[in-house]
Amino acid sequence: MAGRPARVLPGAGLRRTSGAATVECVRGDITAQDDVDAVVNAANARLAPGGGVAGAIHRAAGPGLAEEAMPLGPMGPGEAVITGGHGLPNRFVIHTLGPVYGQDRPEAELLARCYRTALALAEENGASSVAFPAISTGIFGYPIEEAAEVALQTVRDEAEGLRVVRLVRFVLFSEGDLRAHERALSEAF
Ligand code: AR6
Repeated sequence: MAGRPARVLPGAGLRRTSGAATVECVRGDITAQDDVDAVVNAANARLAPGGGVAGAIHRAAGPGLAEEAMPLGPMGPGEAVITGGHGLPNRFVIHTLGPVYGQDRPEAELLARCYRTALALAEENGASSVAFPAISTGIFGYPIEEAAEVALQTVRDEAEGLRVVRLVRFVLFSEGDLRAHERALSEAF
C-alpha cells in the first residue's frame, strides 16, 4: 500500500529495493528457501560437510553435493564456487569460505569478498534470486553486528551493477540476528 513503511508482514522481516534489486531479511532456515534459485553455503576450505549451515545444507542436499563440491576445493577465505542443488529445492549452491574472526585478516575485506564473489557467480550462472546465511557469524566467531554491516553495505555497493539477480535474501537463524540485519539494512539502504 502506498506510503506504508517498508515492513512487509509482521514478523516477516524487512525489505528494501535498490535499482532493480530487492534486498530482504527474514528469519528462517537456509535449507527451506524453496523459492530462490541459489542458496549460499558458509563452507569450510575443503568443501566438506561440517556443522552449522554447511551441515544442514549437506544433510538436505544428500551425498551428491559433497561429491561435486569437494573436487573444487580447497578454497581460501573470500573465495566461492558454485554447484548444483542436488536434493535441495534450489538450482544452485554457492559455497563460500568466510574469514575466521581474529585470524584471517583483514576480516571485513575478506567477508565483503565472500558476498561479492557469491553475487558474481549468481550473475554468471543466471540465478535471479539468492539467499545468504550470516557468513562467519557461527563457528568462525564474527560478531553479528559487525558482520551484518559488512554484508548489507557490500550488497548495497553491488546492487547497482546487478543485471540478473533481482532478489537478495538474508536468512537469519535467531531473532537477534534478524534484528541486527534489519538495522544494517535500514542503515545501508
Ligand atoms: N539456516 C540459517 N542459518 C543458520 C543455519 C541454518 N540452517 N544453521 C546455522 N545458521 P556457521 P561460519 C547460522 O557456523 O561461522 C561449519 O562447520 C548460525 O547461527 O554455519 O561461517 C563449516 O564447515 C550463524 O549465525 O558458519 C565451517 O567449518 C550463521 O548461520 C564453519 O562452520 C553461520 O554459522 C563455517 O563457520
